[in-house]
Amino acid sequence: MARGILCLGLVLLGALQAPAQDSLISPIPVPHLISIPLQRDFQEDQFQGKWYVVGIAGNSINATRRARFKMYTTTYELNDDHSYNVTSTMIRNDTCDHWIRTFVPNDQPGQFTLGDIESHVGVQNYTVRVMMTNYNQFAMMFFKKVHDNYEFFKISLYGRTKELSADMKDYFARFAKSLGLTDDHIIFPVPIDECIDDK
Ligand code: DBH
Ligand code: DBH
Ligand code: DBH
Repeated sequence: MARGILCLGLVLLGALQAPAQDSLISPIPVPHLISIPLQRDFQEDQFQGKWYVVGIAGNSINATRRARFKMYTTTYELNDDHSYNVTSTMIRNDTCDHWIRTFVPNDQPGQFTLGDIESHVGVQNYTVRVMMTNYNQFAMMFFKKVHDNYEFFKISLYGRTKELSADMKDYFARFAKSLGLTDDHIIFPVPIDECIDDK
């Protein structure tokens, strides 16, 4: 009898845990870098300046929860040592937040890691790749990180303007899906005027 209850208990426990495990332990796996394009002949100087984040897709992004996510910008400024100071500006509670970090060249032109990674608590590994850009209209970026032993990746669609063509956004969404993401992992942030028009 006791054994029967124990068995039932274990079955119930298993049933309760299964969905939680699915969402916690098997997020969409991070693709290998070998399958991620890299902009040929990357021009670090031309890539500088302000980019509007027109699309974001990633394995930690929940598009339903962030349906009204506001557009933000990321600005790249080249240092003498070929690293970039990278500043993201986003509105939060009616104020402009600025988030600054450094991207340091790594491995090949167009690929970077996070500078001073020790100061970013929990971040164990970080890679950024410029997948493709024409410098004056759009860029597609790949990011992956290990944070507290969990692996995350995202891709971003950058525009020099707040609007990009429907074809470009479709291309971005199709690329996201080719990496295993679904519509529920893809956001096209809502254009705003506050904060992100400065500088
Ligand atoms: O949703 C996100 O993960 C996200 C949103 C805004 C993010 O990673 C970011 C800016 O860097
Ligand atoms: O500093 C951080 O926490 C950090 C840095 C780079 C981070 O959370 C991230 C990228 O997602
Ligand atoms: O930089 C980031 O914030 C980041 C990088 C890779 C991120 O939020 C993510 C994957 O989800």
